[in-house]
Amino acid sequence: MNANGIDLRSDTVTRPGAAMRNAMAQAEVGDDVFGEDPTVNRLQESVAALLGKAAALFVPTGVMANQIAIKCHTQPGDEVIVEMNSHIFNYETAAPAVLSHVQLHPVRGERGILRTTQLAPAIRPNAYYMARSSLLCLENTHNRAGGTIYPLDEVKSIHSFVKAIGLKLHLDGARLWNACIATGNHPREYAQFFDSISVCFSKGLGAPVGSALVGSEETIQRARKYRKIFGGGMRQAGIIAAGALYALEHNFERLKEDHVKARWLAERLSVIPKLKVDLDSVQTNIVIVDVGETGKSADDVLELLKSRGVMLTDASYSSIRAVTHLDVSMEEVKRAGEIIAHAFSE
Ligand code: TLP
Repeated sequence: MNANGIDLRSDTVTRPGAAMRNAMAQAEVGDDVFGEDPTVNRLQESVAALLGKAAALFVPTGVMANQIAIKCHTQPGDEVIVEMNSHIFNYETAAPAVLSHVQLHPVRGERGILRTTQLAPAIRPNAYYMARSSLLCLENTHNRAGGTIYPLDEVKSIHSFVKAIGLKLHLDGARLWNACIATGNHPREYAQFFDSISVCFSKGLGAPVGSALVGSEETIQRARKYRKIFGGGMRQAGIIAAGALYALEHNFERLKEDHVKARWLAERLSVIPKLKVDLDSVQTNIVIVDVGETGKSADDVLELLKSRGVMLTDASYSSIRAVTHLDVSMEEVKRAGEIIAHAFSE
């Protein structure tokens, strides 16, 4: 609960509690541009080990992690295949064009999931007048599709396909932790198929700041240079890395509680006649609600609900999104469900 109501806008809105702040206050620090911050180094080693890769790089945001990956894996003029509703295509302010001089090739997946069979037509033939397809990016869980999970078998099959034609494979794993908790798969089982993976500590895990890019030694060496070019070389970053380490150690398992809350909310909202919820897409901590039949735009619905003490975001012109997290209790989620139900049964 925040001063304006029950905040289900995103799992990024959490605030660090006393124990996390204490870990941050106590953090041993050094200048990370010299590679001398022991807490940053410990975080990078832990995350690389968790994902079964050689190295990791701590960066301020998920966007920076994704954009450094794109920069590492492409040349100007290349084409990057992404899912139509991916974060990279929709919410990263055309950064691939600005920073890497590449164009994106969006392909529509089902609930955000691309199938191997959809990829062949998206690959450019090797002709001098065409862009070179060099990278495919997947997103797991898929935010705009409602927190959906990539089936591991599909990732494996996509990996075989793209490797046979020499493409790089990047995972936007801002919420990979949620996919792991929901399926029981270890992060390593997904990560093994990717050349790079971005992960976030500032979403469901509840840290105030921070993401990491994970990959081979060579990729991460290049990534370190681009992090500096993009202005992300931080100094005594151990203070925030300590929050991320605390989050990984203490808030990973509890993500399952967020999934239970999202499920409850989705089921409650699905019985309201004017609202539509695709219950099959509610697999983790995100609920997308189609408000097309309310006769209002998503923005108007958001205003109405905000005035009644429930804060959500839009997911498209006619849909809204609720995200459950560490700082919202089951009781608050239930209250939010009743407020929404009441608003649409008048
Ligand atoms: N997503 C935010 C908004 O930008 C939509 C949110 O509230 O969900 N990848 C994925 C899949 C994401 O959902 C996000 C953040 C990012 C990358 C970017 O992370 P940050 O905000 O740390 O740059």
